[in-house]
Amino acid sequence: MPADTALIVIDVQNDFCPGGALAVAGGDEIVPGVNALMAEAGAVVLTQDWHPAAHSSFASQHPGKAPLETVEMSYGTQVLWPDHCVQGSVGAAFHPDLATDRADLVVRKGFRREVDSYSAFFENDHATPTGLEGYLRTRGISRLVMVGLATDFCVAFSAIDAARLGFEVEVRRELCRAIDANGSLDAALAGMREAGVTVR
Ligand code: VGL
Ligand code: ZN
Repeated sequence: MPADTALIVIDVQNDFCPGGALAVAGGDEIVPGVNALMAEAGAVVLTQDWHPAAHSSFASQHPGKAPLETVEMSYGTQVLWPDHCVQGSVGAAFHPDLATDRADLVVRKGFRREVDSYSAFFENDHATPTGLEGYLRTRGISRLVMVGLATDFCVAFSAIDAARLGFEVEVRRELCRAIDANGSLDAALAGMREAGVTVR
């Protein structure tokens, strides 16, 4: 990986691994490969889903609604989730074997109660920036390799936003795992390819 390439590791957190609140099948299996890839990257950025306890993406905040149902928010349709990645909880912590010491930057997202944030670049209103774009550009990074959880939500939203911002983006599927609810994986793969993301 050249020096102008950053490895972006999306949400490798306990709640997205087996036994977690929003477990992604095989989520923990990617950790050794992600750690190995960190050694090759010019920069390493981790994202961390980081919600307040009463976050509006939690089904528990919407009486009569169950996880994977949707609600209309001011910014569009929002999928509802089990309570997960609550700030400071064990579930929000990174997988214990992830080589977090190697990270240059940790980007937390989803910390505003009223708006979810799948992407590492923008909240789900597609307008509020996380600041990651400026960080990468000021470090001279133009190429991104993305891995992590979940392929069809936070990885895909991050990859598509990055491609639209003009970064050259590659997603390594073998180092990602998907939620795959209601056709979300196929839709995400098509959306990434349409946006010019290299999926391999
Ligand atoms: C994610 C659903 C809710 C993810 C985060 O990391 O893909 N998915 N919050
Ligand atoms: Zn979340």
